[in-house]
Amino acid sequence: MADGTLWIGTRTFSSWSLRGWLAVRLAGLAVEEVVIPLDQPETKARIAEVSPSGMVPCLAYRGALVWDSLAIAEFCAELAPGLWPSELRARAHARAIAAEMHAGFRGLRSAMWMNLDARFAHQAAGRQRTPEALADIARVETIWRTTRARFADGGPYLFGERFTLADAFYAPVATRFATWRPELAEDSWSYVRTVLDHPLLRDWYAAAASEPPAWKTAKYMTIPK
Ligand SMILES: N[C@@H](CCC(=O)N[C@@H](CS)C(=O)NCC(=O)O)C(=O)O
Repeated sequence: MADGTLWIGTRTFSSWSLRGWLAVRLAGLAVEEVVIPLDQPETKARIAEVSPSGMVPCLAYRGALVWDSLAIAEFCAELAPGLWPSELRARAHARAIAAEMHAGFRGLRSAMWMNLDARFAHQAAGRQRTPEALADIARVETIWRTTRARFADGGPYLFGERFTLADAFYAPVATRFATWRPELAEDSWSYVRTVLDHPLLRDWYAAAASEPPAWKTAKYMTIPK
């Protein structure tokens, strides 16, 4: 029996939902997953019924109501302490890069939105390489490279052998890079491949692939002229 509910947006498009869902799944919480399709006439009303912020993801678990992906991640880490790196300095660094992602990267997010169902044609995708998006991409690459050099100890993820909440916060960026194919250094592509190959990412992609065509709205499926 489920101990709660996790409300998420359309899996194909909802990057914040992916972060919250990864945290919940890494913590092993038994929750019912309810998808509220984004960009539909009833979307805002349906989210408002469950989430005080009017946004997903939102988690109800054993009497606690937690909205916002970062709050969900911290809640899950309290229930399952191994979700952040165990060493103090590594954990501080992991929290800092997750918070940086949560608070910023607007240039990347608005120009190269998450769409698991598209590989945008090179020319059209190129128009979205705005200076702001390119600056954000450079910062992401620096974060990945410096974090892994300091903490990964040869392991495949940001902090080594284990996929942590820091990887969860950057997982939607890995999907964006697969969709938009910006110029990246080989070590960045290697990390993208590693993240997308994680069993939870494979599960999320598989569930996204079975979403109804009516949820794939023009707002997310087409690049503005
Ligand atoms: N800061 C929030 C952002 C959540 C957010 O922007 N969610 C989007 C979906 S990805 C949403 O609920 N949008 C409402 C709508 O589309 O009506 C978080 O970290 O959870």
